[in-house]
Formats: sequence, structure tokens, C-alpha cells
Amino acid sequence: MYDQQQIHQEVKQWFRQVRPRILEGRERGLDIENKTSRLDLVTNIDKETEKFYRQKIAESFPGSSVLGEEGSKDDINNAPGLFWVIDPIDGTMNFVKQGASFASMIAVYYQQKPLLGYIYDVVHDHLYWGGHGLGVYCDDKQLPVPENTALKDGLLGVNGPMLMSNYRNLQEVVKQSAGARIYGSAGIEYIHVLKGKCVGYLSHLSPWDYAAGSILAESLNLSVKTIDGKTLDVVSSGDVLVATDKAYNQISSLMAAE
Ligand code: 2AM
Ligand code: CA
Ligand code: CA
Ligand code: CA
Repeated sequence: MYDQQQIHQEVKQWFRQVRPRILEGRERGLDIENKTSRLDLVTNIDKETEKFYRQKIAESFPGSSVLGEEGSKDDINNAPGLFWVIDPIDGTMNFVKQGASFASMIAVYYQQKPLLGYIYDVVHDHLYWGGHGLGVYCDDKQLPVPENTALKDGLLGVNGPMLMSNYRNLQEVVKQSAGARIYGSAGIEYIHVLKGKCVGYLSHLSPWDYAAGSILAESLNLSVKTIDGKTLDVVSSGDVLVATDKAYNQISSLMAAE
């Protein structure tokens, strides 16, 4: 068994080390490529940051399995020991266009069970971290469990294209909330929900987008599942909804398949 605190002492240093690489690397000028479309970008900094984490994992935790957005993709179901999920830059479009509102995320599992989650708000230099039995912290300060706010009383983070296409009645969901917000980074969206600043967040996400945030959300008793109530398996992409219990139930009913 691995000790959460022992892993944490190591991992938190990695975020301190990537910050100047990310910020100064952007200042020097980015190499930008399209992945699947002009809206889906990757930069040299995304690739270099993932490589940095992989080297650190291999040095400090040999024998680990790794699933990274910009590299090889191990399967959590074939991971005998530690399993790491890496999203080196989450919100690459924001990183490129604004140099703000992006995050760097790592999730850690041991024998398929969630151990630790990390969302690093690089620009503000705040590390959101925690895990089962630990609670959730912003740097050294513990976050309270968010109030169980109803949909009508809270802002809802959403995916822009899903809102525009009225995916599964999403526009009605937004009408019943206090308003929609589109931040463009799953990590930043999760932070708002963890802090009780948004009542929920809904988007179509891959494991590296949802793994870290979901570990943190579960540690704060938030609901985090697909909109059809399925557990996230860290293998599949899906329509992920993280929300207070009340908002989760209201949104999933409004979006129920007909
Ligand atoms: P990324 O920047 O790491 O790719 C808004 O685009 C949010 O959705 C970001 O967190 C982004 O993560 C994620 N996302 C997931 N799939 C995406 C896609 N195909 N194109 C752009 N962003 C995607
Ligand atoms: Ca991407
Ligand atoms: Ca992402
Ligand atoms: Ca990414």
C-alpha cells in the first residue's frame, strides 16, 4: 500500500517545477498544431509538460502505469500498482489565446482505486488536491463541503457546443439555473464546483479531463457520474456531470433520454 502523504510530498513539487516551464515557454513562443480540428490544439508545452511528469513518475514510482492525453495510454484495468492519469495542459485553447484559465492535472489510482487528485491553476499558482479520506485542499487550506444548492440557485458550467446545439434539452436546464458559464477548461470548471461557486458542470469529457476533478469532487460528497447515472470508468469518454446532489438529480431528469 502506498502512503498518500508520501506521494503528495513528491507530486506537489512537480507542479512548482512545471510552472516556470509553462509560463516562460509560452513567452518564448509556442509551436501550435491542430489535432482533430482547428478547435483542438496541442502545443510544444503540452508535450513537454507531459514528458516531464512521465520522467518524474518513472524515477520516483517505477513500475507505474500511465494514461496521458499527449502520450501512451495504459488501461487502468491492467495496472497492477500505481496508475497515473495526466492532462498536462487542460484548456489548451485558453493557454494559446489568453495565457489564462488553464490547468495542469494529475490523478493517481492504486489497484484501480482513486488515491489522489490534483488540479493546478497555473496562473494563480493554486494547487487543488486531495483524495478519499483526506478531504480537499487549496494549497494548505481545507475546502468546506459545498452546500447542497438547487439548480435554480446556482450557476452551471457547460460545454459551449453542447449548449448551442441544445444537446438533450440543455438549454432548458440552463433556463432553470441562475445562468450558464463557459470557462473553456474542465479543470477550472471543476474548481468552481469544488468551491461552491457553480452548482455543477456538464461536458463531454475524456478520462484525462475528468479523472483528477472527479476524485476531488467525490471527496467533497458531490455527485459525479455520466448524465445517465453511470460510474466513470477512467477508460471511456462520456457526458460527465459533476454537481451538488440536488442539481445532479434535477439536471439528469431534465436530460433523461426520451
Ligand atoms: P484540453 O484543452 O485538454 O483538450 C474545453 O475545450 C475543455 O474541453 C478543455 O478542458 C478541453 O481539454 C476539453 N476537451 C475535451 N475534448 C476536446 C476537444 N475535442 N476539443 C477541444 N477541447 C476538448
Ligand atoms: Ca486537447
Ligand atoms: Ca483536458
Ligand atoms: Ca490537455
